Amino acid sequence: MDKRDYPAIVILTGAGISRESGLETFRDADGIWSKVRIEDVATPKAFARDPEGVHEFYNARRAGLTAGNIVPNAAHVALARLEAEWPGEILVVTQNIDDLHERAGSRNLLHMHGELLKVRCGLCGDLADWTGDLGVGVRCPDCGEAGALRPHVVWFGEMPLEMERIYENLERCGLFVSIGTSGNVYPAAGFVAHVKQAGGQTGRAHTAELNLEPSEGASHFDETRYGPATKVVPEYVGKILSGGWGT
Ligand code: BJW
Repeated sequence: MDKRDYPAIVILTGAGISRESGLETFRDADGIWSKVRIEDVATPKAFARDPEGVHEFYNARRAGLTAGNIVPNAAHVALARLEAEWPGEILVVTQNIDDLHERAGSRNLLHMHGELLKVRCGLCGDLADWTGDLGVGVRCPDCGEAGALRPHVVWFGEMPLEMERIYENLERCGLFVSIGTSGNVYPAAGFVAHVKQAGGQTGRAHTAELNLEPSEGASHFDETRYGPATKVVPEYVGKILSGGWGT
């Protein structure tokens, strides 16, 4: 059989999938937005006003991610297994800026909110791998100018990355699964409605939410499973691979 004879799958992931690896979520009671204000660290205005403060915020998170104790968990591993074993197309769209999907083995992956281990030059547009600290005086490795490097992340008010490719995949998928996201941030929060509206490649796209608790958009999904990602994701992947989603 051909790849196209199997329903295409799109998986959306959010901070909840990396929580059991030791990374913080944003909107849980102990999450990042309970400690810092969005307006201070996650908008272009914040970066223009206080670049050192914004660099400090991302330097600390970059150091945490590369310290060695943060590793992919069973949920990341299950999605990599799904990509390896599913005979049809599969795309993971992550809102996360960590690299845990890659480290678990996912390859067909889009980081719609950017990547913590990359920096971008505001002058020449160069994208470079970056594991250390970043500061205002650092020179771009490509054009050599100082002061224009920024974290390669998408802040509020900026356009998320790869949107054309994401919508093209959403419109022809047969299964859409949302994992570990609170459904507060658009456009990702609108993907489930977009899939239902487009109908999927068969006209019967199935949608599922896997999360610790119902998200803002829970009522849009055909199916919901609640529990820690390390439990519900491997279980659901097993279900997909045995041909039984939605049952
Ligand atoms: C577990 C678990 C476990 C815990 N197991 N689960 C008014 C209406 C509509 C839209 C707007 C509006 N005003 C402004 C907007 C647009 C704005 C927006 O959505 N604002 C809302 C807040 C209202 N969006 C934007 O500005 C975006 N750009 C944009 O819209 O451009 C225009 C455009 C138009 C049309 C098409 C396309 C584009 C940009 C958004 C950028 C978001 N950036 C951040 C920071 C990135 C870098 C960084 O990491 O620092 O991205 S904010 C933050 O939120 C981060 C995340 O990716 C994102 C989503 O968070 P996520 O992943 O859902 O985390 P949480 O914490 O919210 O949820 C975790 C979930 O896991 C919870 O449900 C837990 O229960 C669960 N969980 N432990 C399973 N063990």
